[in-house]
Amino acid sequence: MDMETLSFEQQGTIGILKVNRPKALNALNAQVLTELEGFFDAFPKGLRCLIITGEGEKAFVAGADIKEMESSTPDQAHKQAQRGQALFDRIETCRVPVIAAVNGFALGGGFELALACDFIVASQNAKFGLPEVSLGLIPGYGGTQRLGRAIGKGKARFVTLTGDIYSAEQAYAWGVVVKVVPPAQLLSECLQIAEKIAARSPAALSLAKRAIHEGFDGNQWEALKLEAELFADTFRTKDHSEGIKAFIEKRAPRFTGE
Ligand code: DAK
Repeated sequence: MDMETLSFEQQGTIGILKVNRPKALNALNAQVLTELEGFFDAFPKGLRCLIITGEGEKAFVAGADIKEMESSTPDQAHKQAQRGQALFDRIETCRVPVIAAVNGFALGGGFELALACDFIVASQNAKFGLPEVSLGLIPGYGGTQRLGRAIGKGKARFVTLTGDIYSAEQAYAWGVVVKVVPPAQLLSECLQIAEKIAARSPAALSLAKRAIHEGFDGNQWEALKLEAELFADTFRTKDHSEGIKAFIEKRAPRFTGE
């Protein structure tokens, strides 16, 4: 697939997808959204973990492209929000774990993109914020919902209503970032985590993601029922037989994802 605003590199079973508009701090314009949709439509075969990051040292993604928003009607804005939400839902529910490697500004739609990933690893120079209210907007790609679920409603209201930009350390203290590393180590750290994940059972990873994600918003009784069903599903997989056999035979498992 030809991509101008994204670059993709596959190292074995790990993929690195970069938003590649460094001159605009990797802002999400219509073309980036289209290419991201195309990427997930034709998701590379054999991938077991995906890292999403931004090109350059300055930005992960500095938000939706402000210059494209100027002429939107309310109707178009509604459709645009639904489109971005659908795309970020696809990232959140991707069967393969997705790591956000935040290497600089993650603002507005950029923070929302990172929040749709399974977890966020940040470089020390990363900056997070939802500055939409400074532009007379509110977050439209899931930020009003995912941030509260990640760090609690009070802190999410603080971040959203101040519209300020916060450091990686602050984001770590709030619990929305799992690890902060020096900029030069960000990719290698994410690759190490990705390799660990890629060695696990792809079938179990996908079921674990569903149990966490689909169960999160339901009541606990319903969520536990779902967990039990998905737990049972692991017993329908070859990965489960292989994992147990490998343990008994004292060897590393050879998971296929079946
Ligand atoms: N969009 C377009 N261009 C951007 C951009 C953005 N979000 N962020 C930066 N750029 C461009 C700058 O315009 C500049 O371009 P040139 O002037 O060189 O052509 C270039 O990137 C470098 O940026 P700066 O010169 O500003 O760099 P600084 O280091 O001085 O400042 C900064 C870095 C990140 C603090 C600053 O660039 C900045 O404040 N950027 C905007 C951050 C922001 O407010 N982002 C948008 C958040 S709101 C919607 C759905 C979703 C959304 C909205 C609507 N619909 C349903 C319609 C979501 C909205 C958001 O994401």
